[in-house]
Amino acid sequence: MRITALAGGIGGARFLRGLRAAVSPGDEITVIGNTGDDIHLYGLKVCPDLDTVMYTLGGGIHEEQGWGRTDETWSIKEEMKAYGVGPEWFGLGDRDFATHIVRTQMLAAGYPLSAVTEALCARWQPGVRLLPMSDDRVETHVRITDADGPRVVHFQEYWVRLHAAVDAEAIVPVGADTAKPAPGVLEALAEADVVLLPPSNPVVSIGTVLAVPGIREAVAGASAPVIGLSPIVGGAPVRGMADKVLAAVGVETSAAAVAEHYGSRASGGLLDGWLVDSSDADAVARVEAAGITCRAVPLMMSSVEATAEMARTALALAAEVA
Ligand code: GDP
Ligand code: FO1
Ligand code: CA
Repeated sequence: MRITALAGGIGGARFLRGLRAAVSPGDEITVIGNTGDDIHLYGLKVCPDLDTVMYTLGGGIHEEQGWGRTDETWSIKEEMKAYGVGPEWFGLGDRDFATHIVRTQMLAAGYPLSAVTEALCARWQPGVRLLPMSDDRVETHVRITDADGPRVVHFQEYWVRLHAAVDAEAIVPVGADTAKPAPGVLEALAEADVVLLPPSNPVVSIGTVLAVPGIREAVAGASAPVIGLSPIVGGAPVRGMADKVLAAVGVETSAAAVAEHYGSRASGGLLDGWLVDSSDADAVARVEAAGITCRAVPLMMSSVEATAEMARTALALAAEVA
C-alpha cells in the first residue's frame, strides 16, 4: 500500500511514528512536509518541520520538547551571545547546528532542498520518504498589531518570541503563490492508495502545504480516499497556537469547524473521512452533514501504540469510504 501524508512538525511527526508502526512491511509512506516555518539564521537555512519529522522518525528528537535534538548542548548559542549576535530567542543547539550547516552547504553547492533532505535522511533512516512541499523558498509571516503598531513578523517570531500572545490578523505564506511542488510531490498524491492529513496545524502546517499551487488540486483530485485527523480536541489545540491562526482565517477552534474548513470532496473540498476525539462525539453529526464520513475515537498521541491505533482507524476509515 502507498500512503501519502501531508505534515507539519510535532503533531505530524508523532502521528507518522504511529503510522509507521501500524503499517505492514512493504507499505510505502511518503511525507510532504511543510517548509513555510523555515527561517534563515546566521546565514544558515533552518527547516524546523522537516527536521522535526526527520529527528522524530530517526530517533534523534528531544522527546519532551518535541523539537530539536536529544542530548543537546548549547556552546555555539553561548558563544554567539558573547559576541552579542542574536536572535537570542531562537534556540539552536550544537547538534542541530550541524544539520543546518550541512543543509546550507549543499544548497550553496546547488542541490535543491529535496535532494538535501534526502541526503540528511540517509543518515536518519526515518523509514518514510520525506519530501519538502517545494524546493522554492516559502516563509510564513503573521500580521499582528502590538505596542510597535501594525506589522508583519516571521512565523517563528510570532510563536517562539511573542508566544502567540497577540492575535494573528492574517497569515501570509510568502512565496507560496509562485512556488512549485517539489519533485515527486504530485506523483505521490496521484499514485497513493490513501492520502492522510495528520493532526497537524490546519493553517500554518497543512494550509501552507496546500498553498503551493497544484498541491490542493492534487489532494482534491486524488483517486485515493483522503482521511484527516483533528488536531483540535475539546475545543482547543492539544499544544501550539492553532486557535490563534484559525481565528486569523475566520475558522472557529473546534474539530467540526476544521473539517468544514477542509471541506468535503463531494463539494470541491479535500476530505472523505474525518476522525475526531471521543470527547468530541457531538461533532460527528455536524461533520457528516457537511458530507464527510466521521468517527469519534481516542485521538491523544500519548504513546506510539495509542498513535498506531489512531493510524489503523484512519486506514480502516479509508477502506470504508473507498
Ligand atoms: P508543529 O509544526 O510543531 O506545530 O506541528 P504540527 O503542525 O504537525 O501539529 C500541531 C498540531 O498538533 C497542534 O494543533 C496540536 O493541537 C496537534 N496535536 C499535538 N498533539 C496532539 C495529540 O496528541 N492529539 C491530537 N489530536 N492532536 C495533537
Ligand atoms: N520552538 C520553541 O518554542 N523555541 C525555540 O527556541 C525553538 C527552536 C527551534 C530550533 C530548531 C527547530 O527545528 C525547531 C525549533 N523550535 C523552537 C520549534 C519550532 O519553532 C516550532 O515548533 C515549529 O516551527 C512550530 O510549528
Ligand atoms: Ca510547524
